[in-house]
Amino acid sequence: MDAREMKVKAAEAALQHVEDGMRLGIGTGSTADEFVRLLAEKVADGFKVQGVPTSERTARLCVELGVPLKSLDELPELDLTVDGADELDGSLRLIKGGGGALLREKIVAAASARMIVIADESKVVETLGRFPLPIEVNPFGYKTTRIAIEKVAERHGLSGEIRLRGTEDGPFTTDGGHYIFDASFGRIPDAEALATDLNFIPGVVEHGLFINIASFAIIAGPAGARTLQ
Ligand code: ABF
Repeated sequence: MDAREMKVKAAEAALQHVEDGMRLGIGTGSTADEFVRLLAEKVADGFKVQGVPTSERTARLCVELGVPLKSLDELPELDLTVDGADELDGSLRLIKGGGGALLREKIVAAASARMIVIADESKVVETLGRFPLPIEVNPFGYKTTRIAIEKVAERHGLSGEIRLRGTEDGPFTTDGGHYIFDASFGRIPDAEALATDLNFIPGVVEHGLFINIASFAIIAGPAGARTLQ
């Protein structure tokens, strides 16, 4: 089974949890895209859902494939969100934001009664931190915010490059108009404490640590899909 087939397997398993009439948060990324494609087939067969996309990119795919969309303000409470992740551990702590949509992903997931993570085995780690932690910041004073992030990291015994995401043409900007720092801290022994301290920094809009948000994860590997609870 190649990487794409594993993503499809995880997406298929998640689709089993979607019921007719649900208000659905729809994630971002290549795994979530597979979910959207499968969902669109069900919608074409008469299945009714109302989707709230977690990014402009996902919104475009949904429109293209005919998945009905609403804004989160039209549907402020959702039944279920299905989304990918960059990394997850055995306690369902996640790192998200590699795709740059972490703020909307977290707001939408937190607005949902349940969140299912879909991923392949390569995303499962013993301790979070192999994937650089995305930290979304306001462009105003972003260098000051970066210093504050470094100080928090130091207090947690973390070091490593904190890189502003972008190209030579300029910084990457999120759907909300913010910048992202990718922090290569390595192993994060206390993700909860780090999440709390990052939340206190003025200028940090959101970070990619998703803790106590996922209900369960569907992990696809060569032998099929398993559930991580
Ligand atoms: C979103 O997409 C993100 O939070 C995460 O960054 C990324 C995972 O992408 P993929 O499914 O392409 O690996 O869920």
